[in-house]
Amino acid sequence: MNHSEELFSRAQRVIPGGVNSPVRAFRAVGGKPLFIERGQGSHIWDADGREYIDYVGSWGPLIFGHRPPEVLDALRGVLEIGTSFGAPTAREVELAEMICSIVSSVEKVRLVSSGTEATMAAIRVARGFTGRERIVKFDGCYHGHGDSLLVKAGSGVATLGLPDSPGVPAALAQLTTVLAFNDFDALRNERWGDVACAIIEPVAGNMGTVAPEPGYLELLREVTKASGTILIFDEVMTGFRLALGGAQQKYGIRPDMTTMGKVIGGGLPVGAYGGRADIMNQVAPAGPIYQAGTLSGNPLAVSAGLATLKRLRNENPFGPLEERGARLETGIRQAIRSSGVAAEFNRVGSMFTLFFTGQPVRDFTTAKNCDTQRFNRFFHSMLGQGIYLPPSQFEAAFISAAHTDADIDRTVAAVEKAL
Ligand code: HOZ
Repeated sequence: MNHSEELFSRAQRVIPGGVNSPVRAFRAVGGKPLFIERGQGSHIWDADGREYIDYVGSWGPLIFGHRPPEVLDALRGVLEIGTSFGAPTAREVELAEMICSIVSSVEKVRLVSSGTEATMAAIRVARGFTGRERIVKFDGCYHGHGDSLLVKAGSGVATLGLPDSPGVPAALAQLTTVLAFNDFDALRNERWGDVACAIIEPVAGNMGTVAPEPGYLELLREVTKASGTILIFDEVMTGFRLALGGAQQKYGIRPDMTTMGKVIGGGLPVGAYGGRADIMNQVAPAGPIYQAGTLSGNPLAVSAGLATLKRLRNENPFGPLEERGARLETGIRQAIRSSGVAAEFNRVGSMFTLFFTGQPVRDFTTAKNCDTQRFNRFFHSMLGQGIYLPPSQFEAAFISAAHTDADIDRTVAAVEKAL
């Protein structure tokens, strides 16, 4: 047994399935998960000392790769003063000001500790604000594991092929209506009058990467506005990644509320939800809608997030990220053509997925048509060649600003062999 295998067998005795988040377990792709020992820039090393180019990036937060110096410096600074006070601190104000100045639709913001917390709170606020109970989500989109949102969800639920999770009360699930992603008619035909909010990943990442078709987000904005339904963009994955101001900046749509996570924590646990001031003013203690958190806004997480956002604002790495993404895309498309394998490459900026299917992937139905056995063989071939991809056909991979052209070219060469 190697070290990863030893650790996994110990883990299985004390942790359900041996992991603290399901997709990590490699159940869908087969084999045993790698235990990771350390990371630097775009590379990680497993417990057996093997090195990989990392396209998981902690599932999105690490836009500057592992151990960026400004985050390490910020964290060292906090260690000198204390890691949590459960009282307001100046840094939280600075982070909130920075988020509001970058994301123009966010006039007020509340910090929490994870994306799941952010989406749970956002739909409570939308329900409280509108006085309506029904919500709309989109097939294959994943918004964390809150009860109301764990219906036809992507990510680990899709990876494991689970029907909707036991433990979610049927009465609650009935309040969630699911529409197909990119289905224009479904938006036109929905009865929006009693819908509190529509929550969507503006670029889906949790069924693999799927872009909104031209006009789709615009139509969603139009129908929700006309009916007084709160439009929530879940930008946990896309925020501060597809553009400084996230997908809403890229596509020019102004949602009423936004949920954030991943990049705003710089690799530490941070989430946030925010939006129109009239809506956010309903959150306690300004208003009656309750939400709280012991470690919300804690100095370690906030400092890592601040350091990351400052660097993003100063360096504006989105041009280079797009260039690297395009380099990868050109190489992989060429490899697909030469191999004759039925595969589709979806990419939006630094998010990408190689789907094993002969037809365009535009929603969860077309994503689920993929040959997952073929994906699994591909995944293991890539892993064997030192390329660490998400262990699921239904997860986006991430390019960071630390990936070099040499990393990308090595990846393309590995894809050529793997196909
Ligand atoms: N839900 C996360 C990605 N979509 C995966 C979280 C994890 O396993 O760390």
